[in-house]
Amino acid sequence: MKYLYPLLNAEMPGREDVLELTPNRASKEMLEHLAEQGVETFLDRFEAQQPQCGFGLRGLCCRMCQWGPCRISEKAPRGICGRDLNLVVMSNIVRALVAGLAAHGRHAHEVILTIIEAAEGRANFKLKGEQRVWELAEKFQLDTQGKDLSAVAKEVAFCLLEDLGRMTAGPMYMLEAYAPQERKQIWKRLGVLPRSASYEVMETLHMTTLGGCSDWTALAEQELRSALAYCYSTLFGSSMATEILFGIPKPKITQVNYGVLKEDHVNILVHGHSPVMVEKILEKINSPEIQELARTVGAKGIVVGGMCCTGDELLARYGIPTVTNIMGQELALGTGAVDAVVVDMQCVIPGLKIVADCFGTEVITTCNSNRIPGATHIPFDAENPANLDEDALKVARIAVESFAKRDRSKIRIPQVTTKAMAGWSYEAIKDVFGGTGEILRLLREGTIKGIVTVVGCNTPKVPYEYNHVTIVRKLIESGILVTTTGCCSHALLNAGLCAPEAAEYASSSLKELCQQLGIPPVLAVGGCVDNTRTLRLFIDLAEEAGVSLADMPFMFVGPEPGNEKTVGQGVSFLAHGVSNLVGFPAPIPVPVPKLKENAETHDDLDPGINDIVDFFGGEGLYEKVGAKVFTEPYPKLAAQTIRMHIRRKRLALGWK
Ligand code: BF8
Repeated sequence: MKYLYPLLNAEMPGREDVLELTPNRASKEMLEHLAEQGVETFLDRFEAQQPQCGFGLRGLCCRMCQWGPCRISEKAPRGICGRDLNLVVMSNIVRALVAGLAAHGRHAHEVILTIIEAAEGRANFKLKGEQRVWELAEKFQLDTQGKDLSAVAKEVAFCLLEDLGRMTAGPMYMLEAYAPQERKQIWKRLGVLPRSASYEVMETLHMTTLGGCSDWTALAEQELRSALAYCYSTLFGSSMATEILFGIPKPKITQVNYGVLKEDHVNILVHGHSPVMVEKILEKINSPEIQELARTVGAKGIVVGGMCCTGDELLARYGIPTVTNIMGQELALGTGAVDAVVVDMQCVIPGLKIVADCFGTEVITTCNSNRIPGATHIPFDAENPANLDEDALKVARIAVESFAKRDRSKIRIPQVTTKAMAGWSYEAIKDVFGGTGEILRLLREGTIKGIVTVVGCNTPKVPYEYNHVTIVRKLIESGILVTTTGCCSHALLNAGLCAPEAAEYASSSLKELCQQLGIPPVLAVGGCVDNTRTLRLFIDLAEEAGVSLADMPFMFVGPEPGNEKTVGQGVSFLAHGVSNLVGFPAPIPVPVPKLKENAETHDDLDPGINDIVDFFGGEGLYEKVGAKVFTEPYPKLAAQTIRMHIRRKRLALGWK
């Protein structure tokens, strides 16, 4: 590894490490190709940023007012206002969490508003998730007597909106409906039951501003409160509202990876998170008019490929092939084969447009929150959907017409396609195993040793996708069933681990089980908001076992943490009693043991612990919710830590 960061007990990879270790042959080929072409990518910018600021890496930089910036050090242990290390670090963490909460909240808002517009006949969508509408209406105890689907869906949507925006004390509909009883009691005792997404964002920013809260433990409580708002309004809200609109996914087999792009076809990539407008665009792309247009411009057909969570959504529902994740977005455009990339919200990096301009790719933005200079902007406004059909058709037309304009001399498509099975909704997982009781039986007898959800982004701080794939291979080898979402799922899909044939790599008992059921040992459940599908499964299994969630052999793993959105994901699972493992140190001062002054032996160490590390990784949080955070940047060691955690849980339950 090229960049050594002793302060973090970690190293970061240089270009050679990435090229050597990245598991997808197609990514390696594209990284080399773009370097040869002199096209700038994240790797170049990562190099240019070295060495990264040690204060920032450890969360010790305070920028919450204009007296600073202040940096906490031995020489200056307090900021100008008097904030100490604990306050600065915890404020930074909780602010990152609510930034992620705002992002998922905006996503949820768009989808929920679309339900209302569809129910009132203003948005041209037929509600496909009838089952979920009635389920939620019953859970929310709505009076449905004599009401039709649209009327009930609208009432459900207003409840979800209230969970997003409630300003007064009161229970959240989703939390009341789906959180386990034992957890509700714990959260009540801790005083961390939230009001709503919007309220907790406001309160967190309020608490952490200059002259706000001086008690880091109160901020730690606000972290839990915000995570619960995040979980039950923005994650459950987005995931279930999307199911109401577009239906509950079922497993299907498809092909993924860069090789799905075809030189003689129009290639359109869809990217971002909100599945609403893209659904219409897809409908238009499949229309006879646009298919004919493709032939007119000289293409043999149209390929639609997915990136990031929009890609995950379409893969889950329709088996639309995915290509790559956040750190692959530049590489996908570097194939020179992409005629247009249609982006909605979040995880669309500015570097995308730099590469698009090198290859003449049309960039179309569809969300007013995510503008890109120089892109064609055709926005979707959920509250004014009258032009949606017309605009979606416009997007499809522009994308297809770009085929004729592109420079064909620069095309380089890595010939790698991978089989995958995706679409593992909560219902689909339960069905394939024969119900929660059966999954629990398999867990108890040890056919499945544990269930671990391995999720999240990429980071240039570890070799691209190496941690995701290495950890998951080791887990399935040990008989641990894996669920996955987000950018991690793209790494695992492209590595072939989500195909039924990947059962070969699993422990003998897990292999036999997967082969018998015809399923892979790694279940791609959807986009990041669909982590709720795994969480629901965890909740059900703990209830079926009659024990606390904290006692179950489960874990939440983020091998390549990147986006602020992942902070809330991790803390949501922690609040439920599910421990986390993160694959790169969070911006927290990592304890680095050193010899005490005047030490007489080498054992006379100062462990370098601080309150925040102790809270997350020691006893503080564990005492409150029964879960903690493990950190391990080396994937084989990380897998070992996870296995040990699962084993300890099994032993405590008396399961072999
Ligand atoms: O919500 S995994 S980089 S794509 S944030 Fe973004 Fe992270 Fe990817 Fe989806 Ni999730």
